[in-house]
Amino acid sequence: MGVVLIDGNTVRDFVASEDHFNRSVEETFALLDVDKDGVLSRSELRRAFENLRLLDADFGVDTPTKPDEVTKLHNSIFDKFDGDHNGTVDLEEYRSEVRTILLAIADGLGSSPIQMALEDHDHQSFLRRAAELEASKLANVNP
Ligand SMILES: [Ca+2]
Ligand SMILES: [Ca+2]
Repeated sequence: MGVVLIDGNTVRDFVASEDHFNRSVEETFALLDVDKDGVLSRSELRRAFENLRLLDADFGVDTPTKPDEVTKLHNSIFDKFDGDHNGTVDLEEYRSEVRTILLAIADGLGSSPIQMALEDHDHQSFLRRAAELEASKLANVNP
């Protein structure tokens, strides 16, 4: 377990790295698709956001405390993911929105790095995967 600094470029490199990004997208999608029907339902996506903790720590947005506000928030997130509005999120919709979110996070980070802890329980976090990619590059530069 360690700590790595990531900034906007780290996240952009991760998204631009087809191998790493696509593998992360496909792996997380498979994990999130609990009933294995090939698409994410509203509740599966909601669980995703609770697991990824994108709404608090990673997103920099405070999670509203009232349950109806949380539901409203999750509905608006789902609508963003569900590009063709057919009520489910397929892999391509998921990939495209995850990319959009990560690039928005990259813009938000800019050149001010944040510390990412490489924690075991956080295995689904895209930012952690970006941090790992950065850490592996550093390891290659300084063997
Ligand atoms: Ca499903
Ligand atoms: Ca859809």
